[in-house]
Amino acid sequence: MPLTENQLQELRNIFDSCTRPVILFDDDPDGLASFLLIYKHIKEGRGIPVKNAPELGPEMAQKVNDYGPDLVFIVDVPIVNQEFIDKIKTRIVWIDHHPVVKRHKVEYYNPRALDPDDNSPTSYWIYKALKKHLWIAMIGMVGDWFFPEDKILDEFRAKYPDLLSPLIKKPEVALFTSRFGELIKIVSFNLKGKTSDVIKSIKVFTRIKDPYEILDQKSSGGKFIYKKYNRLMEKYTEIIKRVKVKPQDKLVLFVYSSPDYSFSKEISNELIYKHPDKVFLVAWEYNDEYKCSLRSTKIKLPPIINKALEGITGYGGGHDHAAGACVKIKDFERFVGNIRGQL
Ligand SMILES: [Mn+2]
Repeated sequence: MPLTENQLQELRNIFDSCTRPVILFDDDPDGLASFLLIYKHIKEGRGIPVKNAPELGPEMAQKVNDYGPDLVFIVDVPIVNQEFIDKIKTRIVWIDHHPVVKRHKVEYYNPRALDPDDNSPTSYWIYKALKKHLWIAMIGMVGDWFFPEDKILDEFRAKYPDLLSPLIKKPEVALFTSRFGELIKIVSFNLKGKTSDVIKSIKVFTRIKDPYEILDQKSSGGKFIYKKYNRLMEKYTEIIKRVKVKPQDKLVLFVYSSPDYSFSKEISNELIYKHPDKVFLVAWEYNDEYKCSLRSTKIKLPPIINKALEGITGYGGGHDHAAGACVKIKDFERFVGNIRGQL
């Protein structure tokens, strides 16, 4: 069973009752969409994208407290340390759909608490509670490779027929072949790079009223968002061209370095869409570490990653078919060997 009607009503009451929230969100389309849905409802507050959740530290807690929020939302963030929670001086509501974690002093909403297999995105649940701004919610859902029930999909298709054709039955097809998929990529690319630039894009997003402002560059805000996307798209295309997929390889390893921008998630998503029979490990070299993005269609990744990390400096986890890991450069070869050995 997913989040119950009661829980959705509770959430709705919480959204209605606060006036000055801080909203911490994962820096991907589902996280941003979740933030925007809440922010556009309350019309006040501060959004803070969280790049590296396991490292939410005392400075971030200070930053949150300094704003003087009446409530702190944490949305679509998989892991938050208890120490961080303990430092926050206000009520905390955490809405997520990653594997369940237990923490004190938070109100925790996660569909997996009731059904371990229900990982419907965070933006889906927030949309179910607020029932506004469907196009924003859909960015989050499809960005997380998820299609909602037909009723919601049909409503979206009726409103934006040119963005998502009725012939498209799967989220991954939407992502890679539709105009709406392009919009999701635009969102995703705007969440990359220096934090100050990301914050600028997020501010602009809060003022965008319809998807065509961005797709057709119909407003100055839309132009701003599109321009950043265009700039990064050039880099992305140049990098993904270098991937070689050989028919005999079960695991395809692709290592790259690009200063300031990681494209691992987008690269691995595109690769698994085009080659569903493979397992992909895309590794971005950054600060003495490899940040890895893994994709598969059948094999469950988290147990394989956990086993591969035994005796290695690093961490990892995520969804069954879309996961991540972070490994020191000196351990990388062993890590890859450990994965290969299990396939
Ligand atoms: Mn998500």
